[in-house]
Formats: sequence, C-alpha cells, structure tokens
Amino acid sequence: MRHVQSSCLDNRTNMNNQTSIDPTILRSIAEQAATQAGHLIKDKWSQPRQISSKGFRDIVTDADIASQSLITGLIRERFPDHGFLTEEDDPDLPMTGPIIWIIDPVDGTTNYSRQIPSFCVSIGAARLPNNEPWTEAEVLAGAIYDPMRDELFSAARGQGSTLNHQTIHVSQTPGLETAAVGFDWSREYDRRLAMAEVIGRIAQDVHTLRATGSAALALAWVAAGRFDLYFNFRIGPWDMAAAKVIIVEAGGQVSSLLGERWDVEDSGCIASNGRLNTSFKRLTQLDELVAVLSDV
Ligand code: 2AM
Ligand code: CA
Repeated sequence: MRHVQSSCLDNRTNMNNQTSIDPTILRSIAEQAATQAGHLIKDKWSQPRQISSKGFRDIVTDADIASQSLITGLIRERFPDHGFLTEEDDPDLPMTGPIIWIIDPVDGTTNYSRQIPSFCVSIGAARLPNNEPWTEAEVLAGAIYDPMRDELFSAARGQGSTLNHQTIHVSQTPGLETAAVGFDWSREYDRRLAMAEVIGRIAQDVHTLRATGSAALALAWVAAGRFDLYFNFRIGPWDMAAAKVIIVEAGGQVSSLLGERWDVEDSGCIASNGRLNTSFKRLTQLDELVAVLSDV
C-alpha cells in the first residue's frame, strides 16, 4: 500500500495550481476508466489468482495491478500533467499536478480473491486550491463501478449523483432505529475491539447491520439510499475519494471520526444520509473510543 503519511502528502502541498478543468470531463474520464477496469477484473474473476502479501492482513492480486495500470494509462494519455495517489505503489506515476487522481483499482481485494462477489473500482479526481495544504483537497468528480452488478455510481461537484446515469439520493431515514448501518472490519486489533464495542453499543438501537468487505461500494450504497449510514475506523483515501463527492452530491454527509470535515489524511469515517451522524456519535460515545486509538 502507498501509505498516506504526512511527508508524502506534504510533497503535494503548494505544487498544484488552480485549474479550469471542467468536472464534467473529469467525471466522464473517471467513469470510462472505472468501467473498463471493472470489466478487466471481472474477466479475471474466474481465473486462478496470484495473491501476494503487501503488509499485515493486506493482500494484492495480479488483477489489482493490471486494473491500476489500465486506469493510470488511460488517464495519463488524456491528462499527461496530472498527478496520482494510488493504492498500489507505482514509482513511475507523478505525484503532483493540477488534478490528483485518487485510485483504488480493486476495493474489496479480500472478497475478490475469495470469489465473494462484492468489490469495485474507485476513482476520484481532486483539486488543491492555491497555497492550501493537501488536507484541503476537494474532490471534484468520482466514479465507483461494481462489475458484478454492472452498476456505475458517479458524480461531479454541483451536478448531482447518478447510478447508471439515473439520479440518486440518499435515504430519508430519520433515526437510527429504522437505519441499515454498514461497517467494515479493520486489520488492526485495537480497531477490531473498538468496532466490537460500537456494535455492542448500537445493537439494540438500529434496524440492522451489514459488513460488506468493500468500503467504497458500501459508501456508494449510502449515496443510493441502500444504507443509511456507513462507519469504519480505518479506510484509505482511495476508498473514500470518489465516494465523498458521490455521497455529498446525493444529499448526504461525510465526516471524520471526530465529526469534522473528512480530509484525505483521516483514517476513519462516518457517512450518512445527513440525519444520523450526530446521533450515531452520541449513541456510540465515539469520542471516548477514538481517544484511546493510536494513529487516528
Ligand atoms: P481494500 O480491499 O482495498 O484493502 C474492508 O476491509 C474495506 O476497508 C475494504 O474496502 C478495504 O480496502 C478497506 N480498508 C482500508 N484500509 C483497511 C485496513 N487498515 N484494514 C481493513 N480494511 C481496510
Ligand atoms: Ca484495494
């Protein structure tokens, strides 16, 4: 994994200029790249996998690598001056540019490697306002493609969100008692214990809970109103970048674990239809759980 450490992010600081690039074009390229990469990983789905470990409980397959190089190749052909933040390391990719493409070539790699049919490709295009730190990056457009269901979620700032080109909105669910809540299980023990604690604290008060194994897909489902809230103690910026614009444009809300604006350095998230973030934080007494976690 290409870790999002401050040093790596700081390298991008102040190196990007305001761009006049139209979010509609970024969205269209994100849609094309996500769809093509999704078809590629679906084609490889039934073939034997080459699985390698890239960290603790963290795997990568040949399909992740092939998908990422298809996506970055397509984007570089169209926008040679753009930069990249990708889940899989690629020293040949530029890190800076007027737009940074934030890419997860297979989100839900564990599902994928076991032929559990829930995974997706996620591509966001972010801009850094002049002289702002990287944490202020704004995602202008994004696409998430689920090749097993042939579902393409996308959005561009100010233009709403769509699923297969039809407008989508977050749910209207008013309270946690009628909410379907998605979550995922971190690799780290302290976060697993914290998640078990959260589940215990809300068990009696939500309609139901689901763990998906693909954070970006679950977030797209929040935008489409399938989940009312999604919560995770640790995701990567590539899991959230596209989803952030898709959820916000669908009328929802994304925040950090502390309830603040989510930025690319945040490792956890709460995303909802905009009505549930505060009551979820209160019911789970989240601040108290977050306070004892390292590296939040
Ligand atoms: P990945 O499949 O691309 O690795 C469930 O594990 C979801 O959370 C997946 O979308 C997974 O992305 C993502 N994730 C990101 N960081 C993680 C971590 N530290 N532990 C577990 N999952 C993580
Ligand atoms: Ca991945």
